[in-house]
Amino acid sequence: MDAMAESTITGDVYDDAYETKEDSKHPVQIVWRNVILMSLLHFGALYGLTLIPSASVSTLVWTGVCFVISALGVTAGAHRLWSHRSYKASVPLRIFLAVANSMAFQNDIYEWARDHRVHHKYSETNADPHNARRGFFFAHIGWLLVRKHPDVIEKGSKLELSDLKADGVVMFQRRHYKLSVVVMCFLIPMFVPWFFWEETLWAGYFIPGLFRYAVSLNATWLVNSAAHMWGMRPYDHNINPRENKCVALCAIGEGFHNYHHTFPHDYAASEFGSRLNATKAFIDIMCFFGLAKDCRKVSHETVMARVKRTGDGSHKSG
Ligand code: ST9
Ligand code: ZN
Ligand code: ZN
Repeated sequence: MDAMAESTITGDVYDDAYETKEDSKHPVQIVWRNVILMSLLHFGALYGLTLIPSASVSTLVWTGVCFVISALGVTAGAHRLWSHRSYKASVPLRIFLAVANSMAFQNDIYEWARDHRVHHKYSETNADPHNARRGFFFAHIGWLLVRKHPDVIEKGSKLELSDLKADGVVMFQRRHYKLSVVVMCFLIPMFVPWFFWEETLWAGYFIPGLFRYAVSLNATWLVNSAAHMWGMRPYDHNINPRENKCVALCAIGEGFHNYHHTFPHDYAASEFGSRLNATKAFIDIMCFFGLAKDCRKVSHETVMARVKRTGDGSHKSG
């Protein structure tokens, strides 16, 4: 399938015809409710960090499990499946990913994928929700603390989202989002340690609950901030997104961002195998069990041709 045909499915192919106009600047409107909630979350997470030495090993393992489940709900779910349609998933897998996605509490899948498609199509312009040209802080968390630039909504409203609207799992999650977040992001992480190994509810709330949630948010946001600023650009030096191994490690495989913005439909979101890319390994395992199929992979020849044409010379073949 060529890029144009793919863009009609997901509308996420970069549109270099659109550029930010100087006169399209708009006054920044701070959303104080979000500033307060995000501050409380981060103070709660720091407090959770201080409780770690007194928590049981089982609670710490459970915190790691909750992190991985919520991360997969974003990487294998909202990102590679629903934003980019880079593979196909069976109904049981889609249900698992939607539940995992609610544990991540990063907006419902529909909203996440809509914002992400507009991020790819109008990357680093006013129509990009987390436009990295507005600095590290804005790309990392600031964009969630202010009203969106009108161009995000204007350009986003023209995107093709019919595949998301037609996905019963996505729309069900959207309808029941608040309840699913309360249960998956807070109650289950908190009650499991209390019920199964008599951890205190207090520790359950602050460690696998708030601390894990804040860590997974920051790991995700690093893709928008650090991986749009620091690293090499072996595939396309004309765009800002970079290859950043530290981010790949934190975000279970989502740090190969120069490759990803160059080839957004590749299910591995990287040229390489499963090294630093647990999400690719997860999708491969799902394919092995027949729960996923039709993974899209860019051919080696296409990658090398692109490296030669637009790379910055840092590719290992160079
Ligand atoms: C969070 C999301 O953290 C993180 C996403 C990161 C993306 C990363 C990408 C990297 C990829 C790799 C993945 C790595 C994963 C690694 C995992 C490792 C662990 N198009 O939004 P509103 C319209 S969320 C079209 O309220 P405001 C629409 O009609 C954290 N239309 O705008 C909408 O209504 P509705 C938790 C659009 O008022 C209406 O406008 N969540 C679009 O400006 C109003 O929309 C929070 O903190 C569009 N793109 O408010 C909540 N956008 O939605 C934060 C909007 O009903 N959000 N419309 O259809 C908010 O409070 C608000 O959105 C706001 C803006 C204050 C930021
Ligand atoms: Zn990006
Ligand atoms: Zn993407």
